[in-house]
Amino acid sequence: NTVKVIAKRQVALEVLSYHTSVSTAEVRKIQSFEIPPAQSYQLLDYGFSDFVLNDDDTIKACIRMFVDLQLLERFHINYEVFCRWILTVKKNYRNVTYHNWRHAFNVAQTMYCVLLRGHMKTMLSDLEVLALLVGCLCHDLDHRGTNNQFQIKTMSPLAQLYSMSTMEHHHFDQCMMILNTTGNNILSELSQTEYRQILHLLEHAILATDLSIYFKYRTSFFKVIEAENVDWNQVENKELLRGMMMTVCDIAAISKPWEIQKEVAHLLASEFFEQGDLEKTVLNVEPVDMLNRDKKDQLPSMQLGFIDSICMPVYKAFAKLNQELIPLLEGCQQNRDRWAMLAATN
Ligand code: 5BB
Ligand code: ZN
Repeated sequence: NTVKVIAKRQVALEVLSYHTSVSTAEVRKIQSFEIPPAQSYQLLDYGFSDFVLNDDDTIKACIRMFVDLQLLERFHINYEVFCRWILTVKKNYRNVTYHNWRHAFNVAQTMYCVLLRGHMKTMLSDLEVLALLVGCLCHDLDHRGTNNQFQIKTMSPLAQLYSMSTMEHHHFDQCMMILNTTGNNILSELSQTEYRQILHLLEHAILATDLSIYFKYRTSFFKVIEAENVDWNQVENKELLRGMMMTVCDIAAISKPWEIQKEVAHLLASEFFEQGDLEKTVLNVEPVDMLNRDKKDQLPSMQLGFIDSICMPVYKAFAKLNQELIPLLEGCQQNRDRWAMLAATN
């Protein structure tokens, strides 16, 4: 317990030294923006890319998603508080190569698309929809560009706090920290019951982005998908569904048009190599191939392995749920063909 208290203090100090709060001027500026319709950003397209958007556009697009899902009205979210909250969330992503604000934003856009175009909204309550969208935007908060194993290997304060799903627990803590910061609580008008429920939903959504959690639960999920007359209102089924939706959105870069997939895969590879460099220089260990820039020729075969073992199964399951979710599977299949071609010519 003493160890945990010390670790917690250390994390708090680290985070506070990084954290800066959002100014009134910034909030005012965002508040005054006209919010363009979804189609002007192609928010309802599975092939959406953020590359052409500037940072203000990403904020406007986030507002558009919440407005279109009627979340502001339904949960009496004050517009100023909402603008401040998004700005604070954005600010609490670091300038790392892949796990930055742009990644969180893309994950939220996929969720929006899956909910509306993919009709998943019809299977969920308003509170669940709110939790999923907020969960997407917050799911990698304060990511340092290093994975769970790295936290354990370096015995980072975070690893001393949480031995399992280390980073994901931290992302949830950061999400709560922001909600509990004055002027940022977009959930303050919820009833006590709804507030208690959404905290559980949020924690579940964010922890579900640990791939080891996906592995733990996917067999059960695939069984439910194969079953007939599934009761999606049963708590366990609904929980599986929400968790798997988070996975689908988190890895959705794999389903994007090839030019986007190629670019994003290289960003992720760069972040992995940067961790590998740290392992070489600081820890004096030989990193695994995925993190080792001397093994970068293996990228196509690793993507192929990732697609076959992790992506295709979950996209196939969702394709069975609803035909408006098939484009995700098709996009993934097309990228598989591309990576297979590159792996063969290697
Ligand atoms: C994934 C599971 N991991 C524990 C071991 C490695 N595998 S993998 O062999 O399927 C693999 C996946 C290997 C390389 C990869 O990317 C190379 C750039 C990927 C991969 N993962 N490729 C992607 O396009 C995406 Br999207 C992902 C998901 C990234 C999840 C972030 C990892 C979080 C670290 C805690
Ligand atoms: Zn993520």
